[in-house]
Amino acid sequence: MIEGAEPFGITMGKGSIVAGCLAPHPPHLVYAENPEQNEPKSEGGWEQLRWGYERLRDSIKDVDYDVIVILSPHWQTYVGTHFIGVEHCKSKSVDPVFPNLFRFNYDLQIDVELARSIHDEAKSKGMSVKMMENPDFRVDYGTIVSCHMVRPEWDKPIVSISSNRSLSYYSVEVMQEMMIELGKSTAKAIEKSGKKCLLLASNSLSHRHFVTETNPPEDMSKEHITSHAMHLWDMRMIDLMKQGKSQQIVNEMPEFCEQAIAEADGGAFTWILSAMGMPKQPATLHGYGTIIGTGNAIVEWPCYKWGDV
Ligand code: 2X7
Ligand code: FE2
Repeated sequence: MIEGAEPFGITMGKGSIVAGCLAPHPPHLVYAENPEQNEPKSEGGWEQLRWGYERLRDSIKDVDYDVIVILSPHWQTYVGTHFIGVEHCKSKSVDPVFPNLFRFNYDLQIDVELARSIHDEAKSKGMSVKMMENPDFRVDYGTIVSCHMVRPEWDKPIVSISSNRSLSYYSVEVMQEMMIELGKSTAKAIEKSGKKCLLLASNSLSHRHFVTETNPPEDMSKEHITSHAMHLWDMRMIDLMKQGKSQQIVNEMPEFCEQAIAEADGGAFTWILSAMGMPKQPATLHGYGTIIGTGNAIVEWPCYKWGDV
């Protein structure tokens, strides 16, 4: 055996989170990009956000990573946190609210080994977890949109984590407690795995949206935030991220979720901050924009620059 190499079957350790990103998933973004996988075609739109994703992709283009780990609020599992446990997923994902914008033919690989390790780690901490092993399972559009916008090549396996929606059944405090634990378990499993991981929290910020759609949907003369109050909340959260005030974000999460109807209610935002160890380093804002009135920020925490996380 080569000196320093590990025998097969032994976990290597010292895996890491190379970066964490807030990666919003309105299906409008994929619709506006016109990738061949999506059936509906557009005349563009939401450029500020799509340019933001361009900047994010450019920022991480030389960062080496093995797998994308993503938590999406649109895979809703009310009994525990679930992980896709099927290696190859191929089907059509349709947004139930915007089927006119998103009917996407996906073909993706799951890192089941890492998914199971996070599952096992969380289980050992008393969390309710489950591996989803139905081969006909359809991957939710939140997962697909965020992954596509971050890595349109689809050449990396993903770990797909559900949203337990514990805020709806219990309270924002329970949601946060669970997501902080899931974040720690995620970080621990990643470290043991020896893999380099890119983490994505797939969510919008303020989430109050219009109830009617313009014609065409990509008519940007009609796009704006639903209210000044939503704008103020979005700017406050962005400011806290840019200042590295992760713990304050978690502290203000209850008011943010309630007053901005924030999509952080699904837990992804708290989960990613916890997995990164509540970073005090400033995050990089790559873009902000509204989609059908909701507020969306593309943000990167470049952990690879910080040494050990
Ligand atoms: O899922 C979404 C979203 N979060 C925001 C805006 C529009 C559609 O879908
Ligand atoms: Fe959403």
